[in-house]
Amino acid sequence: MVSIEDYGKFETAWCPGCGNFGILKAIKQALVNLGKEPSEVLIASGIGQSSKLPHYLKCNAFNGLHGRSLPPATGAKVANHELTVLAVTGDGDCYGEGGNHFLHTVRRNPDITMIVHDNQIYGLTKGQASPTSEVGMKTKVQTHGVFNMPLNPLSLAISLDCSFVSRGYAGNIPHLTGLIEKAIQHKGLSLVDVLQPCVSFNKLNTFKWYSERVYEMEDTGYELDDRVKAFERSLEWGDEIPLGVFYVNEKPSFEDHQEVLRSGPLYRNVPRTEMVNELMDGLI
Ligand SMILES: Cc1ncc(C[n+]2csc(CCOP(=O)(O)OP(=O)(O)O)c2C)c(N)n1
Ligand code: SF4
Ligand SMILES: [Mg+2]
Repeated sequence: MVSIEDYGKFETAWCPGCGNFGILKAIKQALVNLGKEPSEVLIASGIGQSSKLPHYLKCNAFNGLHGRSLPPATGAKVANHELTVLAVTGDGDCYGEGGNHFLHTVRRNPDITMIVHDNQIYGLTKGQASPTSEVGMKTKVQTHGVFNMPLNPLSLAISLDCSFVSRGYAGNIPHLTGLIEKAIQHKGLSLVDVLQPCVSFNKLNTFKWYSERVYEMEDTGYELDDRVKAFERSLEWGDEIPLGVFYVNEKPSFEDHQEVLRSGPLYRNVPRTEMVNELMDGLI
């Protein structure tokens, strides 16, 4: 039986007290609770403090370019759809530099779980505003305060009909673990946006700030496939910030549309070199 120890223990480059530790713990626990062996899991990431996460647990990993966690995750899923594929990314990585990939991956709906470390700041590059930073937040670059409107990841995902949309908090590990489990079990693209305090550079959205505001949605009060109601709920942000699953729409995944995958994962196909050679000869 798989255990937490199977996922290893590594020294990290994260600041003591960073919210990333809670997310790492929740991911490992969720994988163990689902009985996933490290060899059955692949984590793709981009660039950022968040994107270092695959360095800190033992499983298959791909650390790509900034904003590019989703393209290799999608490629890996198509090459071997038996793998459990996670894309671990940051608010800058996913909603800024990788924003275009986010939009189009939602449209494709591959069976991938996206875990976004949303610390509302660019942590790795030492504290510039990110797409989710609050208006008025002062940084070393935004010295007069942020004036761009923050992007609401949940509303955006719901408006695009993302098949699973949720929010967790790095300060509530049991709840986050449960969310990640549900997200992995969901077939199709699952978004878990995780509120993650950056103790070094975000002095506004601290553990105290989040803890005073977040609450677990016991019952959303609407059917989870009600897109309009889910969108309305996703707008709730301020003195009260809801955590949990906001929206679920079961629909065929990207892999379901690929007929070639019905006979098994691509990587098991024996290459038919004579066919390729014939095609190449025809080009000469
Ligand atoms: C194309 C490109 N642009 C900018 C950078 C510099 N850069 C590296 S990480 C980063 C921000 C990371 O922020 P986020 O994704 O929120 O991750 P965090 O460090 O906060 O976890 C930036 C701007 C880069 N590496 N590549
Ligand atoms: S800079 Fe912020 S996000 Fe990065 S490790 Fe330190 S506390 Fe965490
Ligand atoms: Mg960030």
